[in-house]
Amino acid sequence: MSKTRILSGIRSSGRLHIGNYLGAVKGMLALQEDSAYETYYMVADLHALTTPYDKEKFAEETRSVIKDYLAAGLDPEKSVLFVQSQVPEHVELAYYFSTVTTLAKMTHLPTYKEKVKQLPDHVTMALVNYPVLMAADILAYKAGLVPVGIDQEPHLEAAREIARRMNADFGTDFPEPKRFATKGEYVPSLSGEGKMSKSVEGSYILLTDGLDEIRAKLAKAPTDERVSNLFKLVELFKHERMEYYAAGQKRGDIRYSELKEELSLAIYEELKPMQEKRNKLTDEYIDEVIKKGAERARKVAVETVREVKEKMGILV
Ligand code: AQP
Repeated sequence: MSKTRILSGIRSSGRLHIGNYLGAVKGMLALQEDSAYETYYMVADLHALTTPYDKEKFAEETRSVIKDYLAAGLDPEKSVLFVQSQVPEHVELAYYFSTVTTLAKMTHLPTYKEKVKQLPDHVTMALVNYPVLMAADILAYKAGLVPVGIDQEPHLEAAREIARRMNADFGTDFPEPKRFATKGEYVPSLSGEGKMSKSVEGSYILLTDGLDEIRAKLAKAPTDERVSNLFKLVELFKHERMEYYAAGQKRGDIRYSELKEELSLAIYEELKPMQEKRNKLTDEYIDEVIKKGAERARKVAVETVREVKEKMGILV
């Protein structure tokens, strides 16, 4: 039996935070280690172009995500690690998919509406097209499972609809991709409002943060009982202490300074080995990984595009 393919990616819009790690990278790691799967993990640089970016730093941001992947344990011998823009078939496939996708559908997605609110001056065609390109990212590899956070669920639903439409209209054999969920599928912002997010200052802890930075960030996190952000982090990083702190909160004598210090140490303990590994990675090695990854990914994507063109009646 052939292996189920996996696809996931993270935008190169800044360094990765513990939300990206727990919601996406941990799932990517788990599937990489399971021989039932063939794993494809990309840096979504084209998706990063949908929000304002700095062209002087952009190439470096892309390398930086690959570094974070490698530091976290993704292995180019086990997974195909590549950069989205280096497999142009994703864009070509997205165009074909856009012919079976309505504008109404795309502009009703909650993720789209949120970005319109956040960045009203950047409502571009690329932004509207984001879920269509994401469907192409996944379906170029006919991936059945996608390890991403819960915020990506509406995009996966859009990908499933596109797969169904293509199969019904043209007889393709796309699977309907499902989300692979992790325990950390939703990591709240440190501020307690919404999710931890790269683009919201004060909301995140980066994978590259040192112990003092983590302490300083947690020091600012609100301890209001209605905000469950700190408890969520304890659950994810210091599970064995949940009961202790929950009891303290109930009695009203919980010491948040103790909780924050324990949490800082636990988070840092998990990040430290990654940081040590990251510091040893050279740019030459990163570029080699990226080059090989693009070659391997393209082999599959070219084949899917050829199939789709044939089925759609396009001259090949
Ligand atoms: N807070 C989160 N909790 C769990 N998972 C999360 N992810 C993001 N935030 C959380 C998951 O990480 C991957 C990031 O993909 P992305 O960079 O393409 O998505 P994003 O929405 O751009 O994430 P960021 O890091 O928060 O950046 P901005 O601020 O630019 O929006 C996805 O699998 C996502 O589910």
